[in-house]
This record gives sequence, structure tokens and C-alpha cells, in this order.
Amino acid sequence: EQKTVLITGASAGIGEAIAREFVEAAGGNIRLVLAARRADRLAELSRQLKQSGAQVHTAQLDVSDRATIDAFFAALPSDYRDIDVLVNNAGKALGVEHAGNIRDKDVEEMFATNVLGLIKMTQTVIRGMKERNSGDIVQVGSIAGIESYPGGSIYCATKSAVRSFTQAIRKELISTKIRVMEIDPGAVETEFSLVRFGGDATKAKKVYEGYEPLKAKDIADVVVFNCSRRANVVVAESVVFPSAQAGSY
Ligand code: NJP
Repeated sequence: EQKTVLITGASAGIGEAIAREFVEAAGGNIRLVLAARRADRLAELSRQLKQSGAQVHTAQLDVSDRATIDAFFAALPSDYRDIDVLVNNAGKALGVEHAGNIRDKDVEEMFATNVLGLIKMTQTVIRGMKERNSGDIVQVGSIAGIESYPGGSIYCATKSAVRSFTQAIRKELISTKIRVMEIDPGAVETEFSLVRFGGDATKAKKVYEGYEPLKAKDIADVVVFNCSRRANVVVAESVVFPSAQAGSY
């Protein structure tokens, strides 16, 4: 059966790896909706995935601009509208300042992207899933949502908000065939740190000094595995981090 998978933040890192992994696992028999702000990156990824047989719709979407999310869904081609799997992956941390020093703008951007955008995407997709009584929702959270750390106050708060929201909707949907899953990565080598340090590659690299971070594919493997369990099995939360980080969890 051909599934339609919608992934936010598909232009890089974990989202891109999840897209590749879904296509590989389905042997190309899949429809993907790839959304992010960088349309050029999505176009290149789409070109590659189509070569593997996937049908791909790309859409420029800034999830932090909630007013545009309805228009994004309205513009989906008809055969991409019944979303079987939603992967809410778009997200970011900005800075490592103590709470009093974090700029309002960064607080707002983190909440708008990681929380408000994710909520609106989920609410919209749930409506169709309820009508069809099927679907998988995958939230990309973080170990930061389980255990807070200095310098991460706002980011941690956004990810624990994701976790609370996700737990509640899992319970709300308990009598349906909609599965609600969360994956909480530890350190993964993507553009995440580069974004966090405003493009400063030297600072971004220092984050991983002394240990080997995960690859985006390590997370993508788990997401696709979880979604491919038989319908009665819900892997509610997967916490996945590099072994050297285990002691800090
Ligand atoms: O980061 P990165 P990851 N609207 O920067 C997109 C979580 N996580 O893959 O819009 C729509 O390589 C951006 O695309 P673009 C993390 O919190 C990570 O590591 O074109 N999309 C890009 O595709 C996040 O939730 C680590 O710039 C927006 C993608 O998001 C998820 O993993 C640890 C957007 C980010 O790719 C993926 O992050 C952890 C917007 N407003 C949790 N803003 C880690 N890497 O160590 C950004 O615990 N994007």
C-alpha cells in the first residue's frame, strides 16, 4: 500500500534523512510532501528521490508563520492530501545564553517554530486522520525536553512543551487507529549547531569535542522502524543518543 508522508524541515539534517529512509524502505513506492523554507534544497532532494521511484511534492513552508499553514494545506495536490504519516521535524535551538540574556526575538522564534508550528501542523493533519481512522504522527522532540540544561532554558522549554502536547493527544486518540509517537534525539551531527551559533562553524564544531555525535540516519532509521510496526504496536517514545552522552541523561 502506497503511503503519503509529510515531513517538515525536510531540506536538511534529520528531516532529509527521514525522507531518504522512507523512500528506501518503501522501495520507492511512496508519496512524499517535503516542506521547509529553502526551496532550492527541497528541489534537489526531490530530484534525487524521484530517481528512486518516489512521487514527491515540495512546498516552501515556514512553520513559524502559522497564518500560512492553512494555505500550504489548501495548495496540496489532491493525491497528496490524505496524509498517512506526519513527521513534525522542523525545529531549532538559538544560542547558549543564560535565560536573562536570551533575546526576545530568539525566544519567539524557538516557540513559534518548535511549538506553535508543530501544534498547528498536528491539529490540521489530525482532522483528516480522524475521518479515515488511521495515520501516524511523529514528533521530533529532544532529550532537552526530558532533562533541562543550563544555556538551553528556552529550547528545553519548547521541547518539553512538545512532549506534553504529544502525550495528551496520544491519550485523546486512544480509541482511534491513529498512532502518536515521539523521538527524542541526543546530539546529532547536522546543521543544528551551526544554526544555534548563528553560522559560526568553529563554535558549532566545539559542541561535539570529545565524543562522536549520531548521524541523521541513526534517527531516521528509528523513525521508519517505528512507523513500520504492525498497526497494534505503538512505540510511544524513543530516546536515542550517542553512548558518550548517556551519563548526562
Ligand atoms: O537540524 P538542521 P536537525 N519552517 O538545522 C527546518 C531536533 N533535534 O536536522 O527552513 C520550516 O540540520 C530547516 O529547513 P529550512 C531539532 O530540535 C536535533 O538536527 O530550509 N522549516 C531544516 O530542514 C529539530 O526539531 C538535535 O532552513 C524550518 C530543519 O528544520 C529536529 O531535530 C538534537 C524552519 C533543521 O535542520 C531536526 O533538526 C535534538 C521553519 N521555520 C533534537 N526552521 C541535534 N541535531 O543534535 C527550520 O535533541 N526549519
